[in-house]
Amino acid sequence: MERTLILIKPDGVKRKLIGNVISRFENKGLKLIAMKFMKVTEDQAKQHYSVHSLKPFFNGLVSYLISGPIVAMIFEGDNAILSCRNICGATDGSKANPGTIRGDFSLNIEENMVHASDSVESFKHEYPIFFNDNEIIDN
Ligand code: FUP
Repeated sequence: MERTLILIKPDGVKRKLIGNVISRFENKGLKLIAMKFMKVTEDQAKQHYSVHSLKPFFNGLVSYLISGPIVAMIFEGDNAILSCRNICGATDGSKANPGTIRGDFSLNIEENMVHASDSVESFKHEYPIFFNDNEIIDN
């Protein structure tokens, strides 16, 4: 069993697509084991995207993530990381396949609806930024 962190970013919340996005992960068979509707702080956003801290798009990325409420979730299942990345689609919505979240709802790389951990190491770095261990309900 693997776990992954999924964020529905501010554009997904503003556009009232929370239910649609969650359904896609649930329909696939993934189990929701933690969920939070929240405003991300600047510190949390910087920590979350720390691997990109030297990239030219870093400041924009941080501003975008804190621009409105998000939904943070942890899903569990077989190959959860790869399964969820496939459900999200390519990073740039204009290049993502139809049928994926980004392919269906995003037309660019800045406002791309969702975040999904890209490895077990990333998940271990990311999830404590949003959740305490006692907020995970897996029984
Ligand atoms: P992903 O794992 O698909 O979310 O993509 P990355 O980790 O490569 O990028 C993280 C976020 O940075 C993406 F959601 C979008 C943003 N980004 C840009 O805004 N510009 C870029 O050139 C690359 C990424």
